[in-house]
Amino acid sequence: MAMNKPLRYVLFVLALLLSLHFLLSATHAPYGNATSLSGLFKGASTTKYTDTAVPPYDPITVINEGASTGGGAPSWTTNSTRANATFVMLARNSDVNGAVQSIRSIEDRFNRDHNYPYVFLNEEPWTDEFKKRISALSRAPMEFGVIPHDWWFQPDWIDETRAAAGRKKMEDQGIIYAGSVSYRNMCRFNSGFFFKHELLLKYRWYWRIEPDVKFHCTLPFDPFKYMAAQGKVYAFTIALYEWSATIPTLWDTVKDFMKENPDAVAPDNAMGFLSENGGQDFNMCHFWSNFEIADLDFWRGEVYTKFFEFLDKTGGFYYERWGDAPVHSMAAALFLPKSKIHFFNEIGYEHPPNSHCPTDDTIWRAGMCSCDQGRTHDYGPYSCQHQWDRIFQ
Ligand SMILES: Nc1nc2c(ncn2[C@@H]2O[C@H](COP(=O)(O)OP(=O)(O)O)[C@@H](O)[C@H]2O)c(=O)[nH]1
Ligand SMILES: *[C@@H]1O[C@H](CO)[C@@H](O)[C@H](O)[C@H]1NC(C)=O
Ligand SMILES: *[C@@H]1O[C@H](CO)[C@@H](O)[C@H](O)[C@H]1NC(C)=O
Ligand SMILES: *[C@@H]1O[C@H](CO)[C@@H](O)[C@H](O)[C@H]1NC(C)=O
Ligand SMILES: [Mg+2]
Repeated sequence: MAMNKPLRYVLFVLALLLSLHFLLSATHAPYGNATSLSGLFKGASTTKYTDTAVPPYDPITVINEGASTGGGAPSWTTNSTRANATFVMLARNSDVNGAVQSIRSIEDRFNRDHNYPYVFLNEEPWTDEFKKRISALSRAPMEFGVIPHDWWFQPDWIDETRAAAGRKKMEDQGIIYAGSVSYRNMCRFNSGFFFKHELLLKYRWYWRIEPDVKFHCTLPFDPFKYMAAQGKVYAFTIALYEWSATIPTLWDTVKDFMKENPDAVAPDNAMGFLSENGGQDFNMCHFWSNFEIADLDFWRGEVYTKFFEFLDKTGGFYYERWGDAPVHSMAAALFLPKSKIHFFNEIGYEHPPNSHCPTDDTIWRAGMCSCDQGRTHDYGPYSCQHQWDRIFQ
């Protein structure tokens, strides 16, 4: 029997829709979920996966160190106002891919819920390419600054013959960045100048980020507000040993400074982190400064200003290869009470080749951390976490 034309047409369209439905169900899970009949009926009776071994996360019990902020949840877990804070990244235009990766990571794990601003610093003008690639990544305000010439380049009063001999000696010892002048410029800038940059003057707090780093855990709190509320000044995630060949005379210089400025040294400081013998020798322990959350006003203050000038005039940033990590670490450990320095266990962080991953399962689960706890740097052979822990025992 012959079908009439309209009926044949309707059946054809129906067949087409049905095959489209099966195709989409098979290839697109959410589509399948939204339309499958079993999904409609199953919902209520499906047993949800629960892991009873892991208790629900309470950020307050994990991070609160005793200070009370009055009734209710403390301000670093609630309160939608931002702290007076910014991210800061020093980079070259050629670092763009690594910078994109780092910003993507901090946005995913923290900043997409906060929109803290970013400041990017460079001794050369930023390319349009860099600004375009970076500013696409976040709704947060971003500023791209250039570093004043004298805050970056080797000063004229440095004896270049002596500096070159220092570089050569270090190269012979096989030290990383031994022959690099630009690395020394970078270390001196990070030690004594970044916090004076005009783009940073309007902020109190900063979080330093480098290209090619990763943040492994979602943060259920605001570390800037935590710092402010708890009266912290300097925070780290990784503590490790410095190459002694890069800083042969740094500790003696620091000891000279302390002799001349005994009032600068804080009571109840963290000397025990830096030294095994009450300050006679430096044990090479320092905070890894590629990650820092800290108070810019500490670096801008009278004590640190005097300290940096004292170090700088020896030329050690160029005759040797003083890193901003030991310089910042010594200042924080000596000029602050140890209670103002904080270890952010919750912040899973990776700067190759080291990473910090929270070993506490509660924190690791709550942060949805992507890092391998077994590979955390914390108590590995190159770590100074023991030296940190012992000063609180
Ligand atoms: N603008 C600029 N940034 C630099 C230069 N050298 C290093 N940096 C930045 O300084 C930071 C530390 O440098 P990096 O090469 O990561 O040193 P490492 O972490 O000690 O291996 C990173 O944020 C780099 O992007 C430079 O010559 N110019
Ligand atoms: C599909 O539905 C189940 C529960 O019915 C849900 O757990 C799952 O997340 C859904 N998948 C997608 C991709 O939406
Ligand atoms: C919210 O946080 C800001 C900045 O830290 C602070 O000044 C303000 O007092 C806080 N407000 C409340 C209600 O906690
Ligand atoms: C933020 O901090 C800086 C440095 O301490 C200060 O000069 C500025 O007034 C502060 N801004 C606000 C809004 O509190
Ligand atoms: Mg680096």
